[in-house]
Amino acid sequence: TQLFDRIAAAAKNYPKPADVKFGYGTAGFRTLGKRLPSVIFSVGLLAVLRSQRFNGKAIGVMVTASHNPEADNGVKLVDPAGEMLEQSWEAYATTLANCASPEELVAAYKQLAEQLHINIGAPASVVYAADTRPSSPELIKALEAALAAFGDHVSTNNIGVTTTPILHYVVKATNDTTGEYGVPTIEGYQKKTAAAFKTLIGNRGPLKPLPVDCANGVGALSLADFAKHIGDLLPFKPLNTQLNKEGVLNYQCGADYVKTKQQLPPSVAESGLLNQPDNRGASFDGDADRLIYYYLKGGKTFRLLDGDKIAVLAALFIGDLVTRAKLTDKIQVGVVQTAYANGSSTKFIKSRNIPVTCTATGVKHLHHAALNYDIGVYFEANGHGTVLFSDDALETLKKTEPESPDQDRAVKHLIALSELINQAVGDALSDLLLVEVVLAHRGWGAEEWDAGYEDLPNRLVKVEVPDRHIFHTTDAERKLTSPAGLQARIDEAVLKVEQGRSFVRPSGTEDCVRVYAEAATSSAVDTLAAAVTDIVK
Ligand code: 16G
Ligand code: ZN
Repeated sequence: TQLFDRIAAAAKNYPKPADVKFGYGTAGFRTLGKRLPSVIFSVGLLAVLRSQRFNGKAIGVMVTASHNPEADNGVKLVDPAGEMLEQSWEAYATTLANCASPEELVAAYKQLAEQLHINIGAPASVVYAADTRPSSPELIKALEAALAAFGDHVSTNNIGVTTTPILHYVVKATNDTTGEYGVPTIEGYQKKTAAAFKTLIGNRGPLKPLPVDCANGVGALSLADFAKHIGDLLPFKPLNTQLNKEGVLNYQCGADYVKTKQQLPPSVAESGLLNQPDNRGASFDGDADRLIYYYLKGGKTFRLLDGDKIAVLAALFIGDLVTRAKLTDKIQVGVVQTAYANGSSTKFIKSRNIPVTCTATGVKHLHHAALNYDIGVYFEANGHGTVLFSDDALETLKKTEPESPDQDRAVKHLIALSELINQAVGDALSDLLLVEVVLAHRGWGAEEWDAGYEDLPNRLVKVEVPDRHIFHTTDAERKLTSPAGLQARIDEAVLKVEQGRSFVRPSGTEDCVRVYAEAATSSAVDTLAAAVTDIVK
C-alpha cells in the first residue's frame, strides 16, 4: 500500500487533461506534446508491469512523434526482444492513460496487476530515450516520476537523446544474455554497425559523397556520431541538421515530406548536391526509423527510390549471396510488403522467384510475417523496414564450411549483413548503409538501381467520412467487408481501367479513410481514384 500511496502522490503532479480520450495506436500514443505528461506517467507504470511480466527483462520507452509536426509528441513501448509492444497490451496502455484521477489510476493499475498475476514488488528494468522535440525533457521527467515511485526494485537506464532504432537496439542488446547481439549502449551500436560496414565495403571505398537530409531531427546526431567511426569510407553531406532552432523539425524536409510530395525538399534542391547526373540523396524522418532515397534523372527529373525500391535492391542482393553461398536449399529469402507496395515491385520480385507476403499496414504486422522466412526482407513503401535473419539461418551460415573463395566471401558477407542491419526494427541509418553496400558491390549508381522496374502510376487520397469505424477490411486490408456492397462497386471500377488496383482502409493514425489506386496510365489512375473516392463518400 505504501507503493500505491507513492504512485498516487506522484500522479497528482500529472493530471489528465479533461475532454481528451487517449488511444494507444499503431505508433503508440501521439498528440500535442503538452497534453501528454499524464499519459507518459501512466506508460511508466505499465513499463514496470511489462518488465515484471518478463521476470525483470528490460522494457523500452521511446518518447517521439516521428515525422509529425514539432509541437506533437508521443510515446511507444518496446518489448524485450526489441520489438513493438505486443498488441494485447495496447488496450491496457489505453486504460491506464484514460484514468481521470490519481485514485482511479492506482485502482486500474492494481486491478491490472491482479488480472495478469503480476507481483508488483518484483524487480523491473526500464530503458528510455527521447528525440529532440522541445516537449521531450518535460515528458521524460513525468516518466521518471512514475519510475521513481517504485524505489530500488526498478532499475532505470536513461540513454538520453537518440533515435528510435537505437533505443530498440539497446533494449534487445540488454536482454540478450549470450552477449552476442552487441554492447547495450549507443556507442556499442555505432561500433558494431561501423565494423560490419567496413567488412562489407572492403576495398570498394571510399564511396561517393552522400547528401543526407536529417529532417532537423535526432538522426543528425547519430549520423555525425557514426561518421566518426568510418572516416572517409563514406563521406556524408548532412543537410537539415538544425536541432536547436524552433519550428524546423520535419518542416519541408524529411522522408515523409519526400514520399508524400514526391519532390525534393527545397533545402536539398537548393544545395545543388543532386545536380550531377546519378548523384543519389537520402532523407531520414524525425526519429530516423524511415529512409527514402532519390536522384535527379539526367540531372533534372526527380525520381523516388522508396521502401519498395529498397526492398527489391536488398532482396535480390541477399538472394544472390545465398546462391553464391550454395545455401538455396537451406535458406529461403522472402519479402513482406503491404497493399501500398507498388504492383510493379511485387511483380518484379515474384519474377525473380522470391516469395512475397502481403500484410496489413503497420510495422508489427510486417515484422511478424518476416519472421516466417529464414531471411525476411520487410519494407513499407514509406521507407520503414529492415531485414530479419532467423537464428536458424545464422546458425547455418556459421556452420557452413566453404569449398571455394567465392562461397567463403558470400557466407561472410551474409553474416556481416546480419550485423549491419538492425534486427529489432526499421532503422534509417543501417538501411542507408545497406543500400550503399549493395550499390558498391553491384557497381551501380542511382539510375541502375532504379532501372529494375517502373512504378505504376498511383494515387493516395485521404477521404473524410462521418464514421471511419464502420469500415472493416480483410485479406491484408485489400478488401472491404463492410459497409455492405462497397467492395463490389470498387471491383467494378477497377475492372474498367488497365492494370487497375484499388483498396480502401480506415487510417490507424488519423480520422479518415484512405483510398489507394494504381493503373497503367496517369489518366487511368486519376479516373479510378476519383471513382473509388465517390463510392466511399
Ligand atoms: C503508423 C505505422 C506505420 C504505418 C502508418 C500508417 C508503426 C511504427 N507505424 O505510423 O508503419 O505506415 O501508421 O498510417 O507501425 P495510417 O494508418 O494513418 O495510414
Ligand atoms: Zn519515424
